[in-house]
Amino acid sequence: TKHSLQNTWTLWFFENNKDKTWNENLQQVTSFETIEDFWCIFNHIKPASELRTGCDYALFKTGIRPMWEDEINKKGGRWLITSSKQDNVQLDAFWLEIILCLIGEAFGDHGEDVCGAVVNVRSKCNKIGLWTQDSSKRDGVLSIGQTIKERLRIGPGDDIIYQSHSSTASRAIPLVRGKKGSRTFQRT
Ligand code: M7G
Repeated sequence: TKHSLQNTWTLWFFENNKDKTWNENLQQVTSFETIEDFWCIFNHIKPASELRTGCDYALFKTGIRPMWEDEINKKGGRWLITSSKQDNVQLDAFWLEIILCLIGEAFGDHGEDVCGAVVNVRSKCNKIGLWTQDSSKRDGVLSIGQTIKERLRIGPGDDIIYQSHSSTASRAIPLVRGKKGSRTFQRT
């Protein structure tokens, strides 16, 4: 028999194709709800470090889309960990550990606040973001951050910060200002 996870999870893949919108470049890959199915999928996909620059994986609770606009993410934010471009071993280790925290429900009473996680493979530096539902829930956000620091063994010198999606999105606006079919997040 297979071992059920507390939640069902959906894996997403983003591939940067300049001819398409950000939304169109984001695709659902598959969903799973048991430990066995998770390992089967994980063992068959490329590690994050082998993705082309500009790609992402996202793993979210099924029903929450990995975008700022999703109803559940609107008021949320992310714990953001940056991993040096050279250190592929650390990137893959951090990403697996974050996934295990998610599907293994490592956040205790604050698990409900957790939406999912994203890994961005970028030329300057790779990023892992753990998304939470409500950036104003200070205690929950801090507790989740503490768990991440412990599980990933993040030291005082490592870079980990919390950002609300509204601040991330507003920084994104100048990059596309004036473009037709703007892909930016509209705050309502
Ligand atoms: P990124 O891929 O999160 O990080 O954002 P990067 O800057 O290191 O590549 C790049 C761009 O993708 C943003 O400036 C937005 O234009 C777009 N983008 C990213 N996210 C997470 C979203 C989102 O949730 N919604 C929308 N509409 N655009 C997004």
